[in-house]
Amino acid sequence: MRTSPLNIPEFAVLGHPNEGKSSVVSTLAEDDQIRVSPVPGETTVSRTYTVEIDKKKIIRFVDTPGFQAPRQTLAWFRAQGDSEKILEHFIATFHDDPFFADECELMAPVARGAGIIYVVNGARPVRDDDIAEMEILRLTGRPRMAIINSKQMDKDYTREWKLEFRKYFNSIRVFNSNTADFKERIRMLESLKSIDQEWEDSLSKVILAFKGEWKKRNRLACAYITLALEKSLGFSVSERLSLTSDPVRARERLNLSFQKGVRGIEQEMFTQIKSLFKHNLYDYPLPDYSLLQHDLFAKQTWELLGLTQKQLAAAGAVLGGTMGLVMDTAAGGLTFGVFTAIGGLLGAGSAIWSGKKIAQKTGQTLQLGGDRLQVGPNENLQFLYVLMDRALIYYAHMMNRAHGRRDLTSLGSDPKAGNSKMGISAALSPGQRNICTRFFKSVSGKRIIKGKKAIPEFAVLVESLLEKIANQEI
Ligand SMILES: Nc1nc2c(ncn2[C@@H]2O[C@H](COP(=O)(O)OP(=O)(O)OP(=O)(O)O)[C@@H](O)[C@H]2O)c(=O)[nH]1
Ligand SMILES: [Mg+2]
Repeated sequence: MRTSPLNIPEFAVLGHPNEGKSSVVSTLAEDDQIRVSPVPGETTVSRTYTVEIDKKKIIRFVDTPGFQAPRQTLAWFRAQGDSEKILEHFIATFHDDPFFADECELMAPVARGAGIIYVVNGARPVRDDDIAEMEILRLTGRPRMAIINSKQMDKDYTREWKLEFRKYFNSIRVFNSNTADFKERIRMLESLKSIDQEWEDSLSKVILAFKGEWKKRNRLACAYITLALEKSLGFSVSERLSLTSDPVRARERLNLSFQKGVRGIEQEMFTQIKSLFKHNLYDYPLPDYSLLQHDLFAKQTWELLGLTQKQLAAAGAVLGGTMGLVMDTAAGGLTFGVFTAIGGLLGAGSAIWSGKKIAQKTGQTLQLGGDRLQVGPNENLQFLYVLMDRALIYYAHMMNRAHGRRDLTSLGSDPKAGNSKMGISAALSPGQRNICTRFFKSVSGKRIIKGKKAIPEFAVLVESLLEKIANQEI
């Protein structure tokens, strides 16, 4: 078997200019830094992208420039007759000839043993140049597969391409570089196995490694989500009071900083998930209908999640920025009189606690030396479901997003993009809801559950939901 210098399977992605070769490599190698452009001729030199899993190199894909002179190249190939070293011979003959510069560049990886993945845009008809390219590839005698990467959905010449491909290739697949998800990539690798029996074993290992990596990512995503929820639900901010403090202002400040804090925790978790799925370069806009387009504390976010009127009313204090304050009179309530005299200003749900009670409630150590106002932890269970739904929707976007996709327009009505208007949590069973409630009570400081069983129990639930999303079962 001929493999790359690292003794791992290697495939060169070849084709006409601008058909989507770099996009295909980008998606297969999960590398969003590869240059993709609407202008033909973007790729001028062959470049190898190695996929590493657990720091081990497992497969390589080579991005190449498009054919520039297929008919002249074919004429030369035909004139040689059958020759095992035809590629080496071609490169040796034309390496200094600018006319065949791109042909030499794209053939080099194949000459050193790479298998061929030939890419065409299935949204256009087959032309003579394509037939010449396919014939050249046939004459190389190398294992080869053809893929149809349709750049527009409204035009479809797939049938025509397939008819031609059958004459020249060992395997054919429709593979869309802009929409292919993890499962599609696995199916692609399975097909590659069939183009040369000698690759079966090494590609089976690659597939196993990919599947293992996927499981690992799901586990990590679950850990990031659970931890972020735990932090957000236990989050609170407080402010020391003086006799001159303005309670209205203090409440506004605290609410803003509470919201900022929770948004920050959510954003950090989003960033972790994004880089887990190797989306480094772009800040992809999310679809208009996505919950994530709206601020976490916007009423619309909560409405879109399908909260009932009653639940919305209960959540009103959180959304309206009038979430109850807790007043801590640890230092003897010096400011207490001022605040009660103003009366009502603390808002619904406010409470006055002795320092001891707050400490029990939040599990936090109190700073002594003055009265304090505190906002949070949020006592509304719906808050958990809103945070959880947003996390799951974000995960669905990131895990489904193909790395070859470069348009910055929204994902439209992509059915795989986690576009459900109702949050996933709305469909939880009563048993699953119980797990959520126990988790909520445990992390928001409402009840200390022995052994903290509630957190791992919740993590298991999140992981099962992530798996369902990945398998498109929800
Ligand atoms: N809508 C859509 N556009 C695609 C798809 N694949 C590629 N494109 C677009 O087509 C253009 C060319 O894609 P590239 O991947 O750069 O094509 P290439 O074959 O590498 O081109 P050269 O390097 O110039 O030979 C870019 O604007 C891509 O975003 C696809 O599956 N769907
Ligand atoms: Mg390119």
